Amino acid sequence: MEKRLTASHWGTYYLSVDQGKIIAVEPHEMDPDPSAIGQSFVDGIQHACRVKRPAVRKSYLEKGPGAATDKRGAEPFVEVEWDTAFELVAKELDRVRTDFGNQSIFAGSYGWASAGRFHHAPSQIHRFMNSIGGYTKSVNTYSYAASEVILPHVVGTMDWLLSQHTSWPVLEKHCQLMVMFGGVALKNGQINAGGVGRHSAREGLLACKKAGTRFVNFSPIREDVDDALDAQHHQLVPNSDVAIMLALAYHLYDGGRHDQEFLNKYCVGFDQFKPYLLGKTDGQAKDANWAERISGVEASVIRDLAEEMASKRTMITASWSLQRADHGEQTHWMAIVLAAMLGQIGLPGGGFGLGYAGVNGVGHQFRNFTWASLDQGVNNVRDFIPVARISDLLLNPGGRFSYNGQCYTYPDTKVVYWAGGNPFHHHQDLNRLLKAWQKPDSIIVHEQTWNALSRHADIVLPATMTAERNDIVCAKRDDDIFALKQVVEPVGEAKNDYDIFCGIARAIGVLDRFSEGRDEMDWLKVFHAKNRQRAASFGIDMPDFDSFWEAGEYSLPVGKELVLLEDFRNDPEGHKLRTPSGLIEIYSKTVASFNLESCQGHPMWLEPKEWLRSSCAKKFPLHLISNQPATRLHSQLDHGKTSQENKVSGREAMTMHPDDALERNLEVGDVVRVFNDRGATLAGLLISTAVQPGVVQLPTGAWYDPVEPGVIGSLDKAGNPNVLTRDEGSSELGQGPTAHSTLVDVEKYLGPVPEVTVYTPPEMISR
Ligand SMILES: Nc1nc2c(c(=O)[nH]1)N[C@H]1C(S)=C(S)[C@@H](COP(=O)(O)OP(=O)(O)OC[C@H]3O[C@@H](n4cnc5c(=O)[nH]c(N)nc54)[C@H](O)[C@@H]3O)O[C@H]1N2
Ligand SMILES: Nc1nc2c(c(=O)[nH]1)N[C@H]1C(S)=C(S)[C@@H](COP(=O)(O)OP(=O)(O)OC[C@H]3O[C@@H](n4cnc5c(=O)[nH]c(N)nc54)[C@H](O)[C@@H]3O)O[C@H]1N2
Ligand SMILES: [Mo]
Repeated sequence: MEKRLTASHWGTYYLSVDQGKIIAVEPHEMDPDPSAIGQSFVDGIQHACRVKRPAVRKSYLEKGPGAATDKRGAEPFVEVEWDTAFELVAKELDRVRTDFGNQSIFAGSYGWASAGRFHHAPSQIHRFMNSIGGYTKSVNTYSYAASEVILPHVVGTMDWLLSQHTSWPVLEKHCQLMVMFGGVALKNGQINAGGVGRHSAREGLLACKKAGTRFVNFSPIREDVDDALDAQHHQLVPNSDVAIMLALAYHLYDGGRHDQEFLNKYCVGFDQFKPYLLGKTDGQAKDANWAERISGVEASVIRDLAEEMASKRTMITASWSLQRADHGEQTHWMAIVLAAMLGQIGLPGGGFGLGYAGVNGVGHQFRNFTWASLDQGVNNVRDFIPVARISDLLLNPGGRFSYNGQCYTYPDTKVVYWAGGNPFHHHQDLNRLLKAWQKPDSIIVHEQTWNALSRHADIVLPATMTAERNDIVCAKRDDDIFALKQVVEPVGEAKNDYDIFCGIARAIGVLDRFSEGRDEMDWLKVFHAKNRQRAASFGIDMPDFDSFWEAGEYSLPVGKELVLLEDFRNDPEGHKLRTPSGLIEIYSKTVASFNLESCQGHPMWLEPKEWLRSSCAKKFPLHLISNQPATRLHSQLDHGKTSQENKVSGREAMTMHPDDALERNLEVGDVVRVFNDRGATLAGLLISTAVQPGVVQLPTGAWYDPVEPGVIGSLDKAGNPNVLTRDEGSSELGQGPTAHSTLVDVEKYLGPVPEVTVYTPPEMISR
């Protein structure tokens, strides 16, 4: 029996292999807090639900592009030879780019794919599409689109901010009070995009606790903060954070406890914001009594907290979830304004933090060193969509949309091509997506499993998983980098995305442009050479490729402790921010000039369309929190054991407060129907006081499994919350996803309970 290294977005492990079968998983010894998600490798990699051969939807194979698109998701597939598949894809891409232009190919292909710098499917697909003239892309992320668009107007790009967040050891030494909105959920810190050497968030938080940091959290779910931190927990009406932050700001100002000097020296626009805060513009002071009416948080709690914040070194943290909501732009902007009024931005242990423990990297003390990735070439197509506008794109060709102060047009999409992401996982309002999904002539995907995405495609090309190929794994800026040698043979006839694209590129006649004549190992050597060169520029001598490959891993010397915006604080002239003023913009002239109702010149309280205080709460009285799942990454490895062992009554668990359960006569283990006007899904019930009354928690990631495949509005059997969520942009500015502004109701499911069938492949006609 052999043990071999593998690595993933949730950590680094050894796989034990016996006669080609994976039989055990052990975490890497360097990891102090390994994630249990890795155990899903035992059954997840060589699972029956893997796509084994190229497959084409029956009508599509018989009649070609555009055939019976309303049968997507319902028809059997026919297995074909790889060469047939390459020819089919090449012919269709050629037809569409010749007859309609490359903008008719949508290959935004958003998604996390797998860890591994070379076999990163989105990089591969974008490089390939660029080698045939380009594609319509998507911009921003589902994670924090609203903030990605607003924050460059306020302080700087999200990526830049996240790369210099104050590190845990600094918080341990200096932070006296951590005021958290949306918690710091360690379930989320299991993950880091690109890979994890050491999970450091738990250690970091526990060290703060030991050193005396006090934690206060505003969240609908108590478990967003680990019990060991002994945080003071405040429930709030979901989506009301901005009102609480405004009231904290009001009482800082009212008590003369704000830092006027900081506002004068480092910020612009407090004078435009102040009249709103004090109620001079709208007759409503944003005081604690006002905030109590909105958020349900007692006014005295807010007033006392404002005083305490001003008297201590205070870190204000906001989770990314806050901005995946209606008017999500306001939340992080207001958190920054509140921190600016406290005047501790740039001081160790003070200021603000966005997404601590949201992923392992935030607060991790890494060196700002970016590892090599695949060159994607140049995209000749200018068209794009804000990432969460995928259904709008397909439903409204030629339609107009507003984004970051400008107007754009949706192109007419003929081909949708996806590799490394799963819109049937990530997108909101899946019934609307299903309708949109009928529009294009062709849907082509590379997938590892027969999940909802591959089931709803025309051409499915089987892709390998990480353990089936050689790669270099490291998060963009982590200090640990791993050499991954192939552990097992690919399942069936699965190929690497790279080799799939090489096959199609050859059929189109662009192989050299795409591959530059290199194979997998050649590319890894190119990456390593770049990494070595970069390391050298930091004065670090990395081993040569052969030594690295032989050793299997390498760690950079530990980076220096970071304090967010310390340079700016020490020297605002020398370290100007990349905002128009070079300073923190409490009021943004640029944003104000866009004249948008949904995002104005300074942060403000804007009521969400769908929340517990809106009229639709009469019909759907529960706020749905479809947060990130503890037992997997999104939809990945939902079929694996760590995820499956936590299902309740055969489907995803939904958690509800005992009072809400009692009112509906529900018991633990009941199969419940969760529903609203957009759709319905079945979940297995858990009951807990960790979830506040009026809120239900149904994590994302269960594979969409309709009772009637292909039928819009069909009941989902597996517990996918995205049949319920709203598909509307956060505002005309950011157009971010707003899953966290969704209302539902819940009832006991009385019919015969349908079995979940999505983990066995669909009907297949052999070639
Ligand atoms: N309701 C609700 N919805 C949400 C969210 C929420 O909070 N609530 N959160 C959103 C957020 S923040 C995000 S980031 C998205 C995540 O959405 P996604 O990133 O799209 O979700 P994943 O399940 O990680 O999808 C990755 C897909 O790529 C496939 N894959 C993995 N490796 C490879 C590979 O090497 N090659 C190929 N070809 N395929 C591969 C996997 O099988 C899987 O289907 O979801 C969003 N959706
Ligand atoms: N295990 C695991 N970890 C993950 C992921 C995963 O799929 N699995 N996905 C990763 C990805 S892609 C991302 S983007 C990050 C996302 O990180 P987050 O955005 O932080 O993730 P969520 O789990 O959606 O939300 C965290 C908590 O916010 C709270 N919350 C929701 N709405 C509100 C609100 O209006 N106000 C307040 N105060 N609290 C609210 C909920 O109680 C929820 O549990 O997680 C990453 N980490
Ligand atoms: Mo995300």
